[in-house]
Amino acid sequence: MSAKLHREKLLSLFDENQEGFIYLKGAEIMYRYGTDYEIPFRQESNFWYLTGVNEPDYHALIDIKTTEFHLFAPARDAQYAVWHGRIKPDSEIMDLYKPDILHRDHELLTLLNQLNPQVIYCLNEEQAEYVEDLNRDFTVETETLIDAITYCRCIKTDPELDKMREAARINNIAHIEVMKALKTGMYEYETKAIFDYHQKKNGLLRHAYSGIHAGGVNSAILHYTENNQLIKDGDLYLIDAGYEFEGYASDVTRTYPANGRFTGDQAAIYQVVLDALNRSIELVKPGVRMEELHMGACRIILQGLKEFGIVKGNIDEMMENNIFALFFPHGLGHFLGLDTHDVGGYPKGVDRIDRPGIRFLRVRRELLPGMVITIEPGIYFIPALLKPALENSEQARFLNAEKIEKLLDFGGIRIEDNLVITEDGYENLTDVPKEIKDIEVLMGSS
Ligand SMILES: [Mn+2]
Repeated sequence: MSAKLHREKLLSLFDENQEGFIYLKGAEIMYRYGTDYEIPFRQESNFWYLTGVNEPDYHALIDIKTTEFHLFAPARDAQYAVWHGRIKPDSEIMDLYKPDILHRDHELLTLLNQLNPQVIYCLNEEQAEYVEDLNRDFTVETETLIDAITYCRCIKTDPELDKMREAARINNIAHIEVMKALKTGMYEYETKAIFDYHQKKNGLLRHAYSGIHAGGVNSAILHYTENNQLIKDGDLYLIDAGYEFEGYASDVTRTYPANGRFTGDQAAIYQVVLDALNRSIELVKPGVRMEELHMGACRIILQGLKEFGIVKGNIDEMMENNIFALFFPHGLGHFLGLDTHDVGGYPKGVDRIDRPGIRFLRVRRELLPGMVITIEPGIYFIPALLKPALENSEQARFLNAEKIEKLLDFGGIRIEDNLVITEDGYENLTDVPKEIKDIEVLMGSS
């Protein structure tokens, strides 16, 4: 039971003689605006992490000193069973979640009054208010718990890593199947359907985030989600998608030509992104900082763009003038776990770097064994960034206007792998072709 392991990990952060209780409120069903349409349920990640419960309307109470785990299951009546099916008997709930004591949800106040804790640690203001509304005399505290859980979630336990490997394994299959099936003339939603089919066929039922299935110019839209356009001959196709296994996400991006064969321009720019990816990955090991990897990737990208004649001038000067961010405007990577953009990227006291591109970096800290990160460099031709830059003399002096103007409908390329940080380096969970030759072979064009 990994939830028990996670509770032990969390409680080890509190002082041995610390009195008090941790209160956690599980997620409820959400509805579409004012209707009775139920949005598919997904447990709140911290609750799932500490209880293992992925069903609505539960509460939990953990005694910090004795480690006793009280689980509060919702009281369900026959009417509930009519609409939602069988109600789990207590024995089944005990078996599934192994609480020390199982209660009904309406017993929460009675138990809290009885225990009369010195302090009740809550995750956030909303949950604290819920407790205070039960009894104004309770002392609640909202600073400690979120930091402690976040600290725990950053470094994955072995059972968590196994779940991430399983999410990644199936994601690899789905990405490869799309790469094999893609043909010019398909709609973006058709490739999405192929991707979804292979995830679901392998037992993963829930996407970890809204996937991006982008042909042509849409590949330069960082959070494109319409996925409804025709993929044309000569287009690049960018797929950034992943499902979750028991809550744990996979998040992989590949970009390849719709017709299976890279043009000269596509191959040249693709190779720059691939170099940035491969060389960043080679550097991944404990002690390295994400912001160093990010800036290193920016330099590789500028060097490559310079060799291709898109930018010109001294690399150091271009770095100082943030020219990299015109082509690579997002962060190099992020933590991955129960959430796709997982928690803990900025420990207390660490601020974002106020500089183009890197200000969107989601992790700014030293890598440690057990962390799981993505590395995802990209090069995009985004008219909204490049057109103003061409008008701005400070930036335009580094830009080859003639070449860039021809590439404004090129789209973008991003390649993303998922890595576990190990004692001496990394374990790459992603195994989907990314070398140009391997992609062309798999797509049947060479
Ligand atoms: Mn990502």
